[in-house]
Amino acid sequence: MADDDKTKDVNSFFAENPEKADKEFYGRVPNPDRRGFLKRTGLATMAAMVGTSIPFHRNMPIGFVPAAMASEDVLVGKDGLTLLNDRPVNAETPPELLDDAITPTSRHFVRNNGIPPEDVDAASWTLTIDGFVDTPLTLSIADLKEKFEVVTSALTLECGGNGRGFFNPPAKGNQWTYGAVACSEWTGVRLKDVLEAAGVQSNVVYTAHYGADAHLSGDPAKLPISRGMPIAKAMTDEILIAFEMNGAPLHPLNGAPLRLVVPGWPASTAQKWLTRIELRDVVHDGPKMTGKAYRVPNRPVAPGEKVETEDFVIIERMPVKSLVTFPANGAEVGMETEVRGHAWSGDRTIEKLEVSSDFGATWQTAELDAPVNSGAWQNWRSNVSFPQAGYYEVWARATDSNGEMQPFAIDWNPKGYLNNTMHRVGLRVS
Ligand SMILES: Nc1nc2c(c(=O)[nH]1)N[C@H]1C(S)=C(S)[C@@H](COP(=O)(O)O)O[C@H]1N2
Ligand SMILES: [Mo]
Repeated sequence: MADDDKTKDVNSFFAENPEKADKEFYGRVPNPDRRGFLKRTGLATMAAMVGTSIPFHRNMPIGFVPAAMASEDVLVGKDGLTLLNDRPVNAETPPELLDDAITPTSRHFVRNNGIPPEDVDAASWTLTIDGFVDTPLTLSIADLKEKFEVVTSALTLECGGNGRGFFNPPAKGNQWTYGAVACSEWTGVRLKDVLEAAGVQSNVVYTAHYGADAHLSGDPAKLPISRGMPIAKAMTDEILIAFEMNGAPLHPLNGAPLRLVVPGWPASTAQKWLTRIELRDVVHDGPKMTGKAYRVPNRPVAPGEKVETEDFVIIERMPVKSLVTFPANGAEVGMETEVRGHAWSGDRTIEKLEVSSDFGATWQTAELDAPVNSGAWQNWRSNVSFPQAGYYEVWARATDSNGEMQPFAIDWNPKGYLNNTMHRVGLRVS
C-alpha cells in the first residue's frame, strides 16, 4: 500500500488485509501475546491521524486501531449508536433512540463477528440452497422476487448477548447494555417457501447458514460465524430471506444485499450477507454453534460457577423482555409523564406490561398494543404521576402468553446471555 493511502482510513487497510496492515504499521504479523512496536512510518501516520503524538505508543497491542480514528468512519449511515468495538464493528442503540414503533435503519444495532464484504453487487448476488434437498437451487435476488411471494413485516432481532454488560462476575465479550435489539420492517421472501421449492428431505434436522463476511484473521479458509436452527423452526412463517430494510436496500452493516431475519431467536441465527443455506441430517457444527457460544448451562448455576462445556445447550427462543424508551434515563420530568416502550418474548406474545414508580412496591398496568404482525415487538404506554418532587425510578416488567415474567435480578450464566432483567429508568421530578 502506498504511503499516501494510509492517511485516508486506517480501518479499511485493516479490514481489507489485516496481516498486511499489521506488517505495514507494526512491522510484523499479529501475535496477541506480544506488544507491537510501531514502525516509524506507521507511528507517523497514526500520529497524523489522531492529530498529535502518542506518548505511550509502545504499549499499543499489535493491530490496535486508536478509538479516536475508529468511531466516525465505521458507522456511516448510523445515528447515535454507541460503538463497543471497531474491529469487528459492534454498536448498540441507547434505549431512548429506540422509541419508534419501527426502528429506523440508522438506529438498528450492528453486531459483526468478522469483516463485511466490500462493494457487494446485488445484481450478481446468489443464494444456494443445498444439502439434503431434492433439487439444489442457486437463486439471484431477482429470482427470489419473481418465484416467491414477497412479504413485508416488522420483525424483532435481539442479540443473545444483549445485557451482558450487567453480569457480575462479568462475562467476556461485547459489553452490550440495552440496545442490541431492534424491530425494523423487513421485505423479502419466506425461508419456508424457498426450502419447500428445493424439497426438504425427510432426514433433515437442522439448517446451516453461510455468509460472505471474512474472518478477522484474514484467513479465507476460516468463517467468522455460521449458525443454524432446527428444521421445524426454519419452516415457520415469520422467517424471511430479506433484501429490503425499511423500504430500502439493506444497510451494508446489516447484511446487504441479502440476509436471514429470524424474529424471537438469538439474532446470531439471522445470517447476514447470506450466500448459502445447507440442510443437514445432524445439528450444525459451524463456528459459534459449538462449545459455549450462544449456549447456556442446562440447569440454573450460581454466579461465577464453573460449568463443563458438555453441560451447555443451544439457546433457542429469546426470553420475555421490555424496554422503556421514553423518558430517557436521567431525564427531568413534571409531576405527571407518559412512560412508553416495547416488549417482546421469543416466539410468544406479551400479555401484560406493568410499571412501577415506587421501587416495585406497587405496579400499574400499561396500555399494550397487539403486535403489528407475528414476530414484531409490542408497543406500550402508561401515564405515571408522582406525589412530590424528587428522584424516582420507573421500572417496567412484561409477562408473556405463557405467564413468564421478567425477573428483577440476573439469572447468571458464564457467557452472559439472555439477560432479561427489568429495565429501570431514573427520573428527576420537579
Ligand atoms: N454473516 C454474518 N451474519 C451475522 C453475524 C455476523 O457476524 N456475520 N452476526 C450475527 C449476530 S451475533 C447478530 S446479533 C446479528 C446482528 O444483526 P445486525 O448487525 O443487523 O443488528 O447478525 C447475525 N448475523
Ligand atoms: Mo449476536
